[in-house]
Amino acid sequence: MDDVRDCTIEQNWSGYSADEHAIWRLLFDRQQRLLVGRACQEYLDGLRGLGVAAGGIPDFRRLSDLLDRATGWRIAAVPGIVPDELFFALLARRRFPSTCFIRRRDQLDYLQEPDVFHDICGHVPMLMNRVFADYMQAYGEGGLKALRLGHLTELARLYWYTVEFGLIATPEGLRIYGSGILSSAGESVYCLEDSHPHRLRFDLRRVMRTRYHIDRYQQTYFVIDDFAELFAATRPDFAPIYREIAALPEIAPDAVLPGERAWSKKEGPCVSTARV
Ligand code: HBI
Ligand code: FE
Repeated sequence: MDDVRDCTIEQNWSGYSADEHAIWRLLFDRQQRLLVGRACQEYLDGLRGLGVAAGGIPDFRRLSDLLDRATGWRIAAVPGIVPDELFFALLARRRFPSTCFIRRRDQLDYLQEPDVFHDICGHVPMLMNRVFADYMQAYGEGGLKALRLGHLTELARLYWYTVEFGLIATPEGLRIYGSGILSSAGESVYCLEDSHPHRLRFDLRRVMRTRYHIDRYQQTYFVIDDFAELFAATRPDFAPIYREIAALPEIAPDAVLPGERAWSKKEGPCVSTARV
């Protein structure tokens, strides 16, 4: 894929202003306070291993060298959303596309497109975990295939409900591994503690049929038991699965199907020892 090079840019780390670094610090400090006891251990280990900290926006070259040594991934600086095919081609080659710009002060709580805080603080620490790193590469390969088969919608839902908004059950309670949550102050608390969203057991076909919102907190989160389970779910050839679910109706973002047990706060607080 020759055009991969055409869509990557230089981060130009020395070009960030003092105010841009200060916005990073603000966002980072706030998330650190919220994520203790909420983020999964794999994420916290990744953050520490990379030395991603409150100091300021990190230099991608330094992060890439640490990441490369741990799992063979590197960061590719990109100007914004890149076309699907390039996005998947990068992931399939263990290159994580990261935007360089940081949100403005009036966007601290919400912006619809990814910025450097979401990409670096939300996604990159998870790539320090070997199993998750392999899952992301498999997702990139699956994405290229889904494009050819015309089933990107279904595969994008898998990304959304795992990489961006996934929860994991641990002996201590539910924890966050989805980057869209990890980089959001409001949703970090909402996803675990609010009584409105459904927290359902991860099921590949169910996830691929479920629509999602891009402009509000999720109404449903899917819970995995461990990352090996997630990776195993992406091992089979998706072609027959796409055919199978094409015959079934889509599922609304807030629906609970007959027989599905939604985990509810009445059964105990998410952040203690509850299992899904
Ligand atoms: N580009 N930079 C960037 N970041 C993304 O998360 C991204 C993208 N292009 C396409 C894309 N995501 C989605 O189409 C896939 O996740 C399905
Ligand atoms: Fe993202």
